[in-house]
Amino acid sequence: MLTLFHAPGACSMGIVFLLEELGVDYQLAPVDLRTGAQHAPEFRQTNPKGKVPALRLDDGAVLTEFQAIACWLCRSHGAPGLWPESAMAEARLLERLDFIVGSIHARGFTFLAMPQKFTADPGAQDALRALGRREIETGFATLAAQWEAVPRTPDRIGPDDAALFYVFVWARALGLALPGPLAAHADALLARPAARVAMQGLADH
Ligand SMILES: N[C@@H](CCC(=O)N[C@@H](CS)C(=O)NCC(=O)O)C(=O)O
Repeated sequence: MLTLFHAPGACSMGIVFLLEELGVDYQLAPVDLRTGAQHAPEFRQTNPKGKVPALRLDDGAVLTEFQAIACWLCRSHGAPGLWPESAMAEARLLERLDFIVGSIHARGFTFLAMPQKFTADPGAQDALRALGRREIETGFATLAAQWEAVPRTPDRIGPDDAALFYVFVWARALGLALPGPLAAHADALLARPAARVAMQGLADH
């Protein structure tokens, strides 16, 4: 059975969401980021990067990095047609996914919510928070402007939806407004039964 190393409220909830949507059998291995369990030698043996998500496969191999895990799950466990056939459609999907995880999450939310990871200087922390907020706002505006061009099949959840899911949860928790089409998509994703499972434990964080 697949084992997902996960912390409630972390980006790994996007992978829980996807596992639920795909109907894959899995178990969760909790990693308590608040107590620094990601730095403990036992977890470092699983993921030397000290981050969640990490996914242990049936043969013992461990996949890391949100995009890699989400794409592997959709390609190996998704219904026919979930993964794009054409090279261009695949490239566009990867382009969106990397923008959500690599820019909106990694620069936007990390700077906004955790400036203390980068500097102890309170003034510099404020500047990082402001930078993070701008990255999120411009990132969401960019996604909204391209929204019409994105092929969508209602009820078919792909890797980009899994990434959108967790940044939407974070945006709503921080009271950040989402532009029109994204707000509607957030409502739809958050209403799905998989969202309830993925958000378990969130209230404690
Ligand atoms: N590039 C990684 C980033 C994952 C990441 O930032 N995970 C955070 C939780 S959202 C984490 O594990 N942080 C623990 C730490 O940095 O100590 C990915 O895409 O999977």
